[in-house]
Amino acid sequence: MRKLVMAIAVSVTFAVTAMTGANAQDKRVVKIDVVDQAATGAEIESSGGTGVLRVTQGEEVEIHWTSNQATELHLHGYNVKTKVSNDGEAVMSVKARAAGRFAIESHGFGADHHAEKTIIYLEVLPR
Ligand SMILES: [Cu+2]
Repeated sequence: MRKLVMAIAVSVTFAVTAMTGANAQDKRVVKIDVVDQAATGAEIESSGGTGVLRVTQGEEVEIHWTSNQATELHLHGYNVKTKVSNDGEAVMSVKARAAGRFAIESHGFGADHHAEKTIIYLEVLPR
């Protein structure tokens, strides 16, 4: 009985590992927290004051955004818009087909809807 339980536990562990591996290959999840209008996150590199997120062409990227001020984010070039509230996460999905450097702009924070500001660049490195 004990051996059977062990065998089941081991195969479940293998199955879960295999699934996680497949997901990680298909989609890259990046967390970005916008704090007082500045993008922060473990995967953000700095380039002349503005943060950069580097991905590889062909990658499926899912950016999970939070912000302490409500805003609308606009990924130029790819033309993806995502609304972020000041409580909770908003997801921006990008299939990085085109290589290059693309601004992710805020179309205003909170009550100030007019000021546009680049908060981070998405760099898609050619394969
Ligand atoms: Cu824009």
